[in-house]
Amino acid sequence: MSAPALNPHEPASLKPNRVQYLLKRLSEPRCLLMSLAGRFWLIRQLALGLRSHWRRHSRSVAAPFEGQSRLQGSTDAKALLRALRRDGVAHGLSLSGEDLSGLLQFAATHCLYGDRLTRFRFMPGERSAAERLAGKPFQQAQYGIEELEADPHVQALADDPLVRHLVREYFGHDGVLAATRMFWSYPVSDEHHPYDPLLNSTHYHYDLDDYGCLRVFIYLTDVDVSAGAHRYIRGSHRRKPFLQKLIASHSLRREEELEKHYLRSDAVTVTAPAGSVFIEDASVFHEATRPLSKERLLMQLTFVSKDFALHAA
Ligand SMILES: O=C(O)CCC(=O)C(=O)O
Ligand SMILES: [Fe+2]
Repeated sequence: MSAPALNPHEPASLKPNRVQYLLKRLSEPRCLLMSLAGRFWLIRQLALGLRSHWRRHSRSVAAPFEGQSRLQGSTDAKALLRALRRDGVAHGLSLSGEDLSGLLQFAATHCLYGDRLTRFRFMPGERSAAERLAGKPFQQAQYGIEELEADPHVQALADDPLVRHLVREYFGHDGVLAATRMFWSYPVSDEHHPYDPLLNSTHYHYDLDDYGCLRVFIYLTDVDVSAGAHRYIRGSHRRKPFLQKLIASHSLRREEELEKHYLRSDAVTVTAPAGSVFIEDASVFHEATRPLSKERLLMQLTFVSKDFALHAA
């Protein structure tokens, strides 16, 4: 294990910044079109339908799930798809004990990047030293993408037949795995450093990675309301106030603006034990809540219908 060190020669951040995203969207006409038209549920359905047609898949005939999944819990594919289509999120899956300990083993033995900046690299257990070097507390730390993608448990989950089946049925054709992330979110005080809600996505937004985008969320620690639980607004993938579609999907919205349009009971906070898995259509309004006292370790697999290399989180 190496001591925490600043690496001035590595690329600056694991995540492109907002300007880079914007330039990317503007520079490719099809991507720009998707970024505008993808705000509308009906257009997303039409675009996915057309892509299925071109790829000669049929969206109307749902294929039964016949494979052997390594996921446990509520593995009824039809019920999961119904929930995804109706609510925008499907719950009830979980990891096997072996996968959970395999992923935790990965987390304990690989280096992290504080606030996703490659110059703030540190090994697990050395966060305080890395923060001293950085001169600030980290709001989050993410594992290296290449190392994560090479892990056999991660690969097996990304290729899991049930996951792939759900993606295929939801999009109407095989999607592609566009991104894999594993990261800690830490409780931090903003006494000396202002908290950046954009960095941890602790503000309601939706993501326009493509007309079809599903994220598989895997909690690797127990998550309660003090541990940065994920939150979403049930059904908001289908129905958004018109004004909300016009402003940028990642704008810093005030919660009260959304409360005018959705029932309070449709705001769902996902508290669940380590190993819990849920799948989300990234076009629902969602956010991470700010961790108040406990840290959260999350892994995420992002599937898209077409990869524009826009993995907005
Ligand atoms: O960390 C979370 O719970 C939410 C992250 C997020 O907004 C996303 O992955 O799209
Ligand atoms: Fe997001």
